[in-house]
Amino acid sequence: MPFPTPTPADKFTFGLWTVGWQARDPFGDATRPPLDPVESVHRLAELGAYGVTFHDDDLIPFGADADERAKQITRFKEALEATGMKVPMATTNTFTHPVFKDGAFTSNDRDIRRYAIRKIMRNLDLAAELGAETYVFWGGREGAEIDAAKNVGDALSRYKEGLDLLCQYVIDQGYGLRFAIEPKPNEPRGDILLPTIGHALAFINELEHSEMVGLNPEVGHEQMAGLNFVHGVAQALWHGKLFHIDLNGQHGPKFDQDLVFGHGDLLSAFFLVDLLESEGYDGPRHFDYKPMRTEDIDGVWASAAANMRTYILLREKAAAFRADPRVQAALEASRVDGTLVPTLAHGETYHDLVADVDATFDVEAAGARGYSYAQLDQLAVEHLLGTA
Ligand code: GLT
Ligand code: MN
Ligand code: MN
Repeated sequence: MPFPTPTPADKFTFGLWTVGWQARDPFGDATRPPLDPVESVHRLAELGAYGVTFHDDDLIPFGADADERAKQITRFKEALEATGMKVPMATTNTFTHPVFKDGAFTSNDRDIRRYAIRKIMRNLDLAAELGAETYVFWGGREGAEIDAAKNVGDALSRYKEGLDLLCQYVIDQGYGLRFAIEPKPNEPRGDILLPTIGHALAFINELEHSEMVGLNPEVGHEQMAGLNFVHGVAQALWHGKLFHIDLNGQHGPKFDQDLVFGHGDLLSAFFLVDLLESEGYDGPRHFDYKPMRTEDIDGVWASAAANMRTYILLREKAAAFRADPRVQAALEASRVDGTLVPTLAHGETYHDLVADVDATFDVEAAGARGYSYAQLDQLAVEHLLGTA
């Protein structure tokens, strides 16, 4: 099969912190030299990406003075200008500096919470200036290791207070930004607040401006909690809350692997692409992966390209799967469209439902029906293997 090259129309984006990760881990030093964000913009553009995303500190070193800040922003803007790369999303680093060791929005220390919000506001200004549409909140340090350390109810009130305040700031400034919360169950904290898509959706309902707050779910994070990512994303879409997405790969519940998209659970990645494409998700396909610690710099760019290749290949496979008459017949045999039909007919009430049950329903015959789901899944596997 001739390989299609990624183009900006595919809307592939990468965090500066992904290709720029120097591969420091809790047990070992960096294995790669620092990468200049300007070089990342150029290299990713050459590979066919649409844009880049960043934390404030990815671009402007923490503690930089005004001159240094201005210089880095100018260089970055020049690289964007030269390549046509966009910045559809930005976020804040509220996790690296020791000041955030007990959290940002939910630190037990009020002065730290106030500092964190100022840091976020400053980068919201830059995000808006660069034309970002989404601002991500990953609360990696919002949490605890022991249950006595945090009053979770009060901490959630402080989380809400912070987000309400920042929504108001964005509204008052007239910025075209929406917020996206990124859930994660643990790591770096022992337990992180808003650990899953479901927790975050429920929390968003309690916010003052819940309409401008949605989700940025990440493949590996839901899998770390043993959850089905495709189902989580489908529910986020159902609520109208899939504002952004972090794509990567993960081998089930263990530490956050951030592998290349599809390198982990390929069948799940296939059904994820199928879902995003068939539901018409039109946001960025954002890769939040980490080139493995064993890669050199050539491996960094090869793995960046691999994310996009996998996505395009899965998109083609998903389209072929849906178009295959055998798949359509299998879907029919499994009666998958059955949930499209409302359980009560138009005008019916529960009285009608009660009245018809004994007359028309053969419970034994209904209990004996098969759903042929294995056949359906086998067709997906065969499409993936290229044998369908
Ligand atoms: C961090 C984390 C990611 C988040 C990023 C946004 S930073 O690397 O592991 O999942 O998306 O803050
Ligand atoms: Mn991750
Ligand atoms: Mn992420």
